[in-house]
Amino acid sequence: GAVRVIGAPMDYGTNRRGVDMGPSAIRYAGLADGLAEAGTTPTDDGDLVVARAEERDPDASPPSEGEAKFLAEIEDVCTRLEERVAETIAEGVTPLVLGGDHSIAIGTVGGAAREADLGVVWFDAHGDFNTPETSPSGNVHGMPLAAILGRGAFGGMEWARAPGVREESVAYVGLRSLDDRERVAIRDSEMTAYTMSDIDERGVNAVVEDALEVAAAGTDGVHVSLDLDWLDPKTAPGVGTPVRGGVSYREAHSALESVSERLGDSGLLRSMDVVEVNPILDEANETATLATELAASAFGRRII
Ligand code: DIR
Ligand code: MN
Ligand code: MN
Ligand code: MN
Repeated sequence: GAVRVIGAPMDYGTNRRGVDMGPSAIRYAGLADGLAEAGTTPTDDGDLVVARAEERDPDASPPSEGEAKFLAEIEDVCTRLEERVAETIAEGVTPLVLGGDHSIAIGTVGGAAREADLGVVWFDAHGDFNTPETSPSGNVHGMPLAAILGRGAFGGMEWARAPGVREESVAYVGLRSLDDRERVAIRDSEMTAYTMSDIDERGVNAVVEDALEVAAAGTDGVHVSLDLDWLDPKTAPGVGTPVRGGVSYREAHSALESVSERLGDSGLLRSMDVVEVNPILDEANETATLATELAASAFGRRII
C-alpha cells in the first residue's frame, strides 16, 4: 500500500539536543529504498516546520520547576502533526512519522485515533507514563502515553487526550526503566505491560504476538510506536536516554516482522512512528540505519 513519510524534527521534549536531526539521518540511511523493497509505494511529505530551541521565544513557555518544559511549543507541533496524520489516513495512506523525541507521538496518535478506535503497541525501554505532576525531569518525552490517555488533564495537557484510545487497547513491549510514581500508575492502569523479563522468559515473538492481539482486539487499527532506546545501547547507541539490557538486532527485526505478519495483510497497521534517534550521539549513523531497517520490516520487507 501507500506510505507517507512525515518528518517531525522536534527536540523540545528531551534534555539532549540532537533528535531534531533524526528525520534527516533516517532518510539518509535509505528509508525510501527500504520501504520500496517492502513492497510499499512511499512518498515523502518533508518535515514539519519546527523552530530550533535556540530560536524560540523564551517568554512563550518559561521553563519552571515542577512543570513540563516547552509545553506550548510541543502542543503547537503536535497539533499540526495530528492534522497531517488525519489527512493522510483519510486519503487511504499509512503515515510513517519520523521523530523527533517521543512527545511527537501525541500528534501521530491524535491523528490516527480521530475517527477510530485505535490500539497502540509501545516499543520502549521507558513507560512514558509520567504527567507534569509526577515527572522527575519535566521532559515531555517521558509523558506522551499518559497524556494520550487523559492522565495529564491536571498538568496542562488536556489537549493531548485522544478519546479513541482505550487503556485496555494499549500494550508495552520491553519495559526496563520506570520512575516510582510512573510504575504505580502503570500497575493501576488497564494497559498490558510486557517487560524485558517477559521477553527473557517467553521469547520476543510470543510477547509481540500477544501485544499485537491486545491492540488489535476490538479496534479499527493499530499504531506502532518505536522508540529506538527499546534496543540495547550496544546495538542502538544513538539515543538520548540509553538503558542497558534491551533487545538485540535480531530480536528487534523479528518483532517488527511480526508486526507486518499480524497487521500487514489485514490493513490494520494504521500508523507508525520511529522516534528518539539522536545523530549527535550516534556512531556513523548506525542507529538511524537500524531505524530504517526496522521500519522496512514492519511494512513487510523480507530476506526472500
Ligand atoms: C524518564 C525518562 N522516565 C522521564 N523517560 C524517557 O524523564 O520521565 N523516555 N527517556 O523516553
Ligand atoms: Mn519513549
Ligand atoms: Mn487531539
Ligand atoms: Mn525510551
